Amino acid sequence: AAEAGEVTPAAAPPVPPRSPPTDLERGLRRSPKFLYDDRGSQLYEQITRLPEYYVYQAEKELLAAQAGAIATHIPSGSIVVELGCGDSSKTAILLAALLRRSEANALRFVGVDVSGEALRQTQRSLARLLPELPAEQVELVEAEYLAGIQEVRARHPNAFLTILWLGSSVGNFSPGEAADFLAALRAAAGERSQLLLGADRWKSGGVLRQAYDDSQGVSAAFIVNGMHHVLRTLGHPDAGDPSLFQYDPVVNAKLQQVEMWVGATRRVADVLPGLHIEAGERVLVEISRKFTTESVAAMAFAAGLCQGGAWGGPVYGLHLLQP
Ligand code: AVI
Repeated sequence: AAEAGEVTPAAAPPVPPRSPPTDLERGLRRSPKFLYDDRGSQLYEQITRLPEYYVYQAEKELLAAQAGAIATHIPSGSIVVELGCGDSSKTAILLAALLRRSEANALRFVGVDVSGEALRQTQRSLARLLPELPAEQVELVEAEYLAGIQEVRARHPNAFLTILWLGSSVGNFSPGEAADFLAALRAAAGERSQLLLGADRWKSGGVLRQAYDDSQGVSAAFIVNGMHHVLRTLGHPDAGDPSLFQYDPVVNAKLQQVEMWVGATRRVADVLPGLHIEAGERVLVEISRKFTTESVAAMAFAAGLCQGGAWGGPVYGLHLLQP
């Protein structure tokens, strides 16, 4: 019998059996940033403000409720490193808890992001939200995550690093990619480090569907924009045609993930030489895996990490993973 979590819209085709990813999907997964061009970044920011997209607010509330408890696991003198400059108001909640506990001059924050503009924005808003943190103790590293952590380690060879990876972005990685990435992060950061990971929880019912198929169509626009970004980058003549792709998300209870598919309304010829998307063909653009405490522990174990603390409830979790 179908669980309540297996929510498929009445009009959508049944969930297809999982086939091996197409060349196009493999290509997309090799460049996960394709969703975040300027328009994609704007749309994602809009998503975080949607009433249906509970993920953002749930993490922020959890951080606010548990910052004091989490702070007790962060050694004094630890450098707090954030992967991806999300919203600095979340970061500021944790930094404020650390500042309540120790001298301002004992705290250092490093933001790592591929976007220099996002970094500078984080720096400005942290200065506003947390004026007691001296500006010279905020560092910016413009780099991919792993290169960024290597750079932080090179700058601070002996420091204890507490790395924040929030927003449940780990859910956008396949299980294998997540384990490889966490293991590589562990290797780059070294033994004197730990990771505070945000992980959205699997939940049944319509909550996930609404979060990824909102009534204003922002999620749809975000995913379809990713496809057009790819076509534009490839110089494809169909790039930008608004009727080309139809968003068709699926909540997959078996794999505990939301799958963001698009269906082609007509043939898209030569996406790459000899690679076509046929009319009616569906392409898996993004996955958002959802977790349980056990599945996070298993993912950590696969990466050679163990769980030193976990906070949260049925909606969202924060996990402290240690070498
Ligand atoms: C960034 N990431 C955690 C988002 C998510 O919830 O998987 C990306 C997203 N895709 C569609 N909506 C939001």
